[in-house]
Amino acid sequence: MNVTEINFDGLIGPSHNYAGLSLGNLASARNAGAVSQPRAAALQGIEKMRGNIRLGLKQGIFLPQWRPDGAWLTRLGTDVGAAEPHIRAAAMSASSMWAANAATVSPAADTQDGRTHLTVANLVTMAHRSHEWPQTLAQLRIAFSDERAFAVHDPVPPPFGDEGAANHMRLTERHDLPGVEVFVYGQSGGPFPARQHVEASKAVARIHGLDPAKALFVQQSEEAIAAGAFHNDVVAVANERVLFTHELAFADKARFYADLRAALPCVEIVEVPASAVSLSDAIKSYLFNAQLVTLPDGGMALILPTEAQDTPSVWTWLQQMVAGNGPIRRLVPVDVRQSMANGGGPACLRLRIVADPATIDPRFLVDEAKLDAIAGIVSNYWPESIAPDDLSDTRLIARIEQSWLALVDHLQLSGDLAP
Ligand code: SUG
Repeated sequence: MNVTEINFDGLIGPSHNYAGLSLGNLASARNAGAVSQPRAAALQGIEKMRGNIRLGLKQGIFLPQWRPDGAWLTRLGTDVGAAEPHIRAAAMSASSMWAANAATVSPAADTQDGRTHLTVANLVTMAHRSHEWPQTLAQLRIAFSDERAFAVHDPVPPPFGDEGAANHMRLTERHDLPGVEVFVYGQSGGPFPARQHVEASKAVARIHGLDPAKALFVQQSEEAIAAGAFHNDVVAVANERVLFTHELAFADKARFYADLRAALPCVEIVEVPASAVSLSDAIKSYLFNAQLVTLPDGGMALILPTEAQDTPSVWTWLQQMVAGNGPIRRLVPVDVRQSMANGGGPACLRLRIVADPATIDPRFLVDEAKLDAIAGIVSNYWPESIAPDDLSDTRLIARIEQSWLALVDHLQLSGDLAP
C-alpha cells in the first residue's frame, strides 16, 4: 500500500459564466453580468494542476458536467429554450469545477471498516448547485469503484444542507495515520444563508463510521458568514498537524482549540489575528482558500491565489510567517482569476483524497502529458468568452455540448458517462 494525498481538481467546464447566482458569495455578486472566458479559465486550472505535479504532488481530475442539465430542466417542466433566464443560468452553471464541494471524504485510517468513505454533497442551498450531485456521484462511483478500498454514499437527504469537504478539515500527524475530523457548520450569517447544517455533518460522520471521540462539530462564526465566508475553507485550512486559520473563523474558538488539542496533542495552530489581516482582506484575497500541502521533503507549502500577493496586509503577514520558524515554509502563488471571480480559489478547485493511487480508476489520474492533451482539447473546443445573454444561444449550447463530448471521448469515459 502506498497511501498518499491526491488532489482531484474539477476541470473548469465550457459553460463557465458569471450569472451572479450565489447569495453570500461576494465575488459572484460583484461579477454578475461580466463576460467570462471559459477557455482561459480551464487553462488556468490546468496550469495549477501542472504546478502541483512539478512540486511532486499526486494529481487527479474530475470532469465538468453535461450542460445544460436537461434532466433537471425536464423535472422542472421546461427546457433550455423555454426556461426563464435565472433557471436557464442555473442549468448552465459550471459550478462543479469547485470540487471541494463534491463530497466529504474520510480516509481509511479514520473509519470503522478500514475503507475510505465518500459522501456526495447535496448542495441544496443554491439552486444552481443542487443538481450537481447525480453527475458527481456517477463519477465518484467510477473513480472509486474498488469496494475493497472505497465506500461511496448517496447524499444526505434535504433539508439538511451539505457542501462537502469545504466545511470539513482533517488533522493528523501524517496523512496515512488516524486523524481528527472537524465538521464546521453554520447557523446564521447576517443577511446570508448558512449552507452547512449540523445535522448533515453529523449524518456524514455516522455514515462514514468515524470514532465519535475523533469527530468534532464546530460552529462557524456568524461574523465570518456575514463577511462573505460562505464556506469554512474561505477562513481556515488544515493539513496534517497544522491548522491555519483566521482568528474570527469560529463561533467559540477557545473551546474548539481546546478540544482539538485534547484529541490531537501534536496539533499546531497558526492563527492570523484580525489586527493584522481583517476578515474583509482575508475574504477578498482568499488567503485561506489555499492548498496547504506537504511536499516530498516533508516541508509544507501554501498554494494560494495571486490575489493574496496583491493584498498588502496579507502579503506582509505571509512573508513574516515564512521568515519565522513555523511549519509553513513556502508560498506558491497561482493565477486562477477566472474561478476567483466567482468566489472559487485554489482550494475550492480540488477535493483531497488520501488513498493508494493503485486503487483508483487511472482515467481520473493525470500526469503532465495527459494535461497537455486535455489542454489541447480545451484550446480547440472551449468557447473563448460567454456573456450572460449568450446563454440562450443555440450555437453556444451546441458548442458546449461538443466540448464535453470531445473531452469524455478522449478520456475514454464515453461508455460510462452518458449526457
Ligand atoms: O458555491 N460559486 C461557488 C464557489 C464555490 C467555492 N467553493 C469553496 N469555497 N469550496 C459557490 O458559491 C458562483 C456561480 C455564479 O454566480 O454563476 C458559484 O457558484
